Amino acid sequence: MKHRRIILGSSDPEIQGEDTEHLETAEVVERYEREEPEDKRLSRTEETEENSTVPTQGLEPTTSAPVLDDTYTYILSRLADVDAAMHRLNVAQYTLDVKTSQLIDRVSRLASKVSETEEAMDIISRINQENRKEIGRLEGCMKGRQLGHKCFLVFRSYETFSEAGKRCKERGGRMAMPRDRKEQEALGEYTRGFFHPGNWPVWLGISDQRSEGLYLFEDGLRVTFFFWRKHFLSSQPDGGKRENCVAMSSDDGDWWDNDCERRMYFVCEFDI
Ligand SMILES: [Ca+2]
Repeated sequence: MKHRRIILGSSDPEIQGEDTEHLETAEVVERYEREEPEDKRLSRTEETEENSTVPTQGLEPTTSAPVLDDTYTYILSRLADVDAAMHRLNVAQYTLDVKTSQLIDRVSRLASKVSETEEAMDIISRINQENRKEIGRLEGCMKGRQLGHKCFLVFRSYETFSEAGKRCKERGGRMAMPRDRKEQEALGEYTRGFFHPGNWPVWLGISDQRSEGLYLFEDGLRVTFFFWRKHFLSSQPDGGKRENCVAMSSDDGDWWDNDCERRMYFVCEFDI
């Protein structure tokens, strides 16, 4: 094999075509040494290629290092930005928490003040109502007519039956309720003198609104003493279900049934 390779592998024109059998052994050896085996040359070539690739590979870190540095720098920069943004968010959240807490405190204090104000207004309202009632009682007994433990007072404003009841209650009283002849006579005498020489009907606290023909005082007690007008031309009551509230003539004290929505003067009574 060696012998044949020498011939084929030689580039010497003198050797090509020569009969190798005539070559001296030393010369063959020399040529053999001069001519390298193909596999060895290939091996060397590979080594050479490997060696030649080493520098090439060795250059890559030197060319990619800046890119990596830039990437790391960029990532670090972004992380720093994110960290800064989170810090700002935390600060904003803390500020919001503080302001929310302050707002809740203010609302709480405001609600407390509103509650105190409402309580004060309730107290003032109650005092005002008590004062009006006290004024009504004093006024009723000073300006009106006292009889026993009650005082009658005429009010010269036109009201329906129900509105008249409200006006009396606002002043701490109730609509006049003559419960017996003695109270009826005292009330008649008072209104006659009050309106003299005129004659005006005034509401009393009596009606049969709940049940026709069943007359009750404003406080719900049943009427047992009546002072209906008795006259051959106009006996009362004569209104049936159309007239359920009782008014009194100021001159003679007679009772008349009337439409409850009619507006007329009224008489209140107050306890002493
Ligand atoms: Ca009636």
